[in-house]
Amino acid sequence: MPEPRTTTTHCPYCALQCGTRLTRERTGVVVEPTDFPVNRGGLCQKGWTAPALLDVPDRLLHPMVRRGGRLRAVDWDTALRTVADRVRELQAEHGSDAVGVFGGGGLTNEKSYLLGKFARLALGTSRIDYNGRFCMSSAAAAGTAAFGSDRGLPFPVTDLGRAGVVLLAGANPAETMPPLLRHLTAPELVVIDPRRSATAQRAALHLQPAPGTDLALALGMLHIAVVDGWVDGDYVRDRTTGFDAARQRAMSWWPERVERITGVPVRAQRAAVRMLARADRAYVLTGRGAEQHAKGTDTVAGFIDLALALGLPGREGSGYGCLTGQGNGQGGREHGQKADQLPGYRSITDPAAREHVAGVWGVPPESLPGPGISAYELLDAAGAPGGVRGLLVFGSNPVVSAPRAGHVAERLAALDLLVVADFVPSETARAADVVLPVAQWAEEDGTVTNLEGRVLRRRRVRVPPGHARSDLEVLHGLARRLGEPGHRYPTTPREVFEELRRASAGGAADYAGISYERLDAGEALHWPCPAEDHPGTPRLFLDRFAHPDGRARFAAVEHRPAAEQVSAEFPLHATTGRVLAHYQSGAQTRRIPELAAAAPEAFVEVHPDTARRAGLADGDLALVSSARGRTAARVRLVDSMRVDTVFLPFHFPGAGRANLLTNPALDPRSRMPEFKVAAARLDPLPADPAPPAGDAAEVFA
Ligand SMILES: Nc1nc2c(c(=O)[nH]1)N[C@H]1C(S)=C(S)[C@@H](COP(=O)(O)OP(=O)(O)OC[C@H]3O[C@@H](n4cnc5c(=O)[nH]c(N)nc54)[C@H](O)[C@@H]3O)O[C@H]1N2
Ligand SMILES: Nc1nc2c(c(=O)[nH]1)N[C@H]1C(S)=C(S)[C@@H](COP(=O)(O)OP(=O)(O)OC[C@H]3O[C@@H](n4cnc5c(=O)[nH]c(N)nc54)[C@H](O)[C@@H]3O)O[C@H]1N2
Ligand code: SF4
Ligand SMILES: [Mo]
Repeated sequence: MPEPRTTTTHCPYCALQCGTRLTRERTGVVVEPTDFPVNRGGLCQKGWTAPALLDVPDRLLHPMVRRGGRLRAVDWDTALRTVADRVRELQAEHGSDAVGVFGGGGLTNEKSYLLGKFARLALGTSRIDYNGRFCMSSAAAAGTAAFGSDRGLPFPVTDLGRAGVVLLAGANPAETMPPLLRHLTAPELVVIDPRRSATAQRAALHLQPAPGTDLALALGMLHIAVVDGWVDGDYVRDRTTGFDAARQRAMSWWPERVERITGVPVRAQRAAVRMLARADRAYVLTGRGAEQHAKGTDTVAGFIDLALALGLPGREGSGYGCLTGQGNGQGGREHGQKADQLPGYRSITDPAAREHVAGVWGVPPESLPGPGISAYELLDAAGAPGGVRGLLVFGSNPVVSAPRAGHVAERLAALDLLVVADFVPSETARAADVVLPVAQWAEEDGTVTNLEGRVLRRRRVRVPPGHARSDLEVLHGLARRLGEPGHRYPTTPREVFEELRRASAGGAADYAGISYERLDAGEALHWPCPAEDHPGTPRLFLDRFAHPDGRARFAAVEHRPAAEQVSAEFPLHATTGRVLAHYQSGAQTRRIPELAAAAPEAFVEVHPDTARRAGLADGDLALVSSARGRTAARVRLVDSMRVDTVFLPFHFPGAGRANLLTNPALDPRSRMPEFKVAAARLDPLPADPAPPAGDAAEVFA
């Protein structure tokens, strides 16, 4: 079927999945926003410039295999045979788990599903995980424990606009999801962020804690809710369990103690609780700022406890939610690319789940591997004894985005086989032994699930350039060369989706009733949607939570300090995050001239006094160091910064990688690394800097 000249689809980047219309003109593809509910005719700068991504000058056009140290163009058969032969050799020598897969939350539902199936069946490996582990895994773990099910927002985005107050803990949607602000004009905002972010500047109340202290703040707010009489006793009695234990923990977090630890004045703590409690309708939302910590799961649980005490979750017009991040951050966490997961948000250790999914796949349940290891653990052990010897990466750029990135780059370099499927030569692709060029968003069909659990259609408007193929075709080709029957790996998204529906049936994320026909007819379908005549579930938990007894669970959590404390050598907290113009590792947006011009290089936000003490002025190049490595960044003086904190965006490559500094200490439950706080120091960059040492070594010049 020829591609239509114009089509409606969604932005390639973040989880808001703004609605767009694409038209193929002689000069290229043109984008316009549609009146889709989440964006209502708006787009951010990344969305407006997305068509430029289709034709970046260094777009990957043919497969490449490294020979004699250089990547050389080859035909598809050679590339796929090379991968299959080396995979077989490695597995024959070291066992099935010697080869792993690293996926991404930007992959469509169909790709995520087929990638998980490919890993378990074609490779027979347990070693699969994905970058979503670095994203919303703490919120997922806490949400599942509290509510029995994890859907980022258990309500449509459009509900937010009717609230009186919205609390944003560690989220900066003014830069990370700008059109979301269209829904936040009426509510008063309470923002918790160590920086006076673009979002905090719009807030009625900004609480500015030290990085890594949100859990103390959440406990302190619960304390105030209890002591000042704001707890919704009827709701707590009728809809929850575990309040007494949570209350007891919170009792030792009196406001003055919380002020000492967080730096947030007692008055402000109290004002925040009062605003939330007095509002008719209110939401508590968390973002990566609160979640990306070695105690991220407990921190989110602390905010959920506060929301439960105030009676918000599962109530029309109120609730708790996590602002999921990547384009398919929601769907990508449901279909089996996670180490411990099978499709339908099922557990790979649950015998009934194994039997159901094995039945759909036509294999015996015992043939499915068990749970694997988490994203950082997979990367950390790569090329080392007990770790994978070969790794296939689909949809991530860990050389830039993984914590302790210098070390991760060294581990990847130690592999016997690194295969990267991408459409641009990302920093990780450039380090690969085999590079497989793939199609991108506007060149293929599929579905994604946005931050509110709504399943959306991505549609193509043009054919992929050169020899690029879809990820589904790549998986099919590899599986066949590994001896699998081809029909197990369909190459059309619709066929994969039909199988995904059956595999998800009866699971928490049930897509059984969702079809391309219903989506194409414009139906707004939020999972669970168990049957073709089921309208989908825009609002979860209104009658009951997903635990067997229908009740939400309080978690009795306790504050603990960051994994790494500041010291005389590293006296500052370094935190990391995003800017408007760039997306993630920057592999995509750094290639778009308008975005590269808006944010051309690595920088560090510093309070003027802190800079002066380090002998630095605005615009100077600083050397930021931590126990793991050193990074070079241009100083930006920001009066509203805390004097004890610096902020670096993580979008930049090479010696400007913020992740050369970050701490891979992992949350015990979610295995989330501590991206949002590390002990660091600031110095002027020597005029002729010695090459960064150890972890920070630039392995890929
Ligand atoms: N422009 C842009 N938009 C994006 C993305 C992008 O890369 N660029 N990525 C998408 C993805 S995958 C994601 S996950 C989302 C992320 O969306 P957000 O969560 O909004 O993004 P971040 O900038 O990582 O973090 C938010 C804020 O947390 C603050 N913060 C840092 N440390 C702490 C702390 O200890 N406590 C608290 N309370 N706050 C802290 C930072 O100062 C920052 O302003 O954005 C999505 N949208
Ligand atoms: N310091 C610090 N580090 C962080 C974070 C932070 O806040 N601070 N945030 C973390 C978070 S929340 C996230 S989500 C991660 C994200 O970090 P990454 O996983 O590196 O995300 P991207 O940069 O989006 O990388 C996606 C890569 O896949 C390619 N790609 C896109 N779509 C497809 C596709 O359909 N198929 C294939 N084969 N390739 C595709 C892109 O071109 C790009 O090279 O970073 C994490 N790292
Ligand atoms: S907010 Fe997200 S989905 Fe919307 S245009 Fe920007 S990057 Fe795209
Ligand atoms: Mo993310």
